[in-house]
Amino acid sequence: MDKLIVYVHWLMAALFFGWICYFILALIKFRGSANPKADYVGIKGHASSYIELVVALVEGVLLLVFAVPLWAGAVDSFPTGDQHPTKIKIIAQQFAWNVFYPGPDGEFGNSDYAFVTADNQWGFDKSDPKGKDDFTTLDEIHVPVNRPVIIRITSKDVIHSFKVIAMRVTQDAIPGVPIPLHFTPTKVGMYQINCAQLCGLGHSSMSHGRLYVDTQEDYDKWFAAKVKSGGGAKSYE
Ligand SMILES: [Cu+2]
Repeated sequence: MDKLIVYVHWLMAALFFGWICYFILALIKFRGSANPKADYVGIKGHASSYIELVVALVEGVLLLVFAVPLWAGAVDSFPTGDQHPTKIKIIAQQFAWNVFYPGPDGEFGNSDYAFVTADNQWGFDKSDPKGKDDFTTLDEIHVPVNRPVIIRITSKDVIHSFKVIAMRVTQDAIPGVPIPLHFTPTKVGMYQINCAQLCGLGHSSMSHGRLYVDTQEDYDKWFAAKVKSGGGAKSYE
């Protein structure tokens, strides 16, 4: 993935250089003093067509040789149950990340838009016992290091995009469509979450989101404290 990013940057650098050269050439060649009268014929050569063809070829190679197989690999390597992935749900909204954890039972309670009311904005099914220990956080994700993470992401209002550069993940959050994404953090630390879709006036403030990659021990402590304070019926409020 890093290689692909580097190659795309090289292509962009070449295009940037090319366009700047063309801009300077146009300024000199088509200056007013040398061309007092408009030319209705224009350029007859095919150089621009050939250059465009080369650019399209390079783009084709980036897409077919790098991007598509990379994506196929990412989809194929989706973590399985025996890898004990950390399961999280995110509902993006203007302008925050609502994070949901399944609690100690590892299973999310049922939720549906049909249950949404003024005091149950996420539509939790309050009769589902699996949801009793679920808890939520705002703009804060904790995950243990060296264990795959699966996040199902959707949105409450407009299209947002969950982007954590350090984890090489970017995934649109689309209202009504929960989309799974996965990554495996390998370094303990704090990482910035960005919204990668211009989603409104406070778009840039969504970068307040933080992903904390903890040691297993720190994560367990944080998790236990959250279950104690935020679990159970409290998560429904
Ligand atoms: Cu956003």
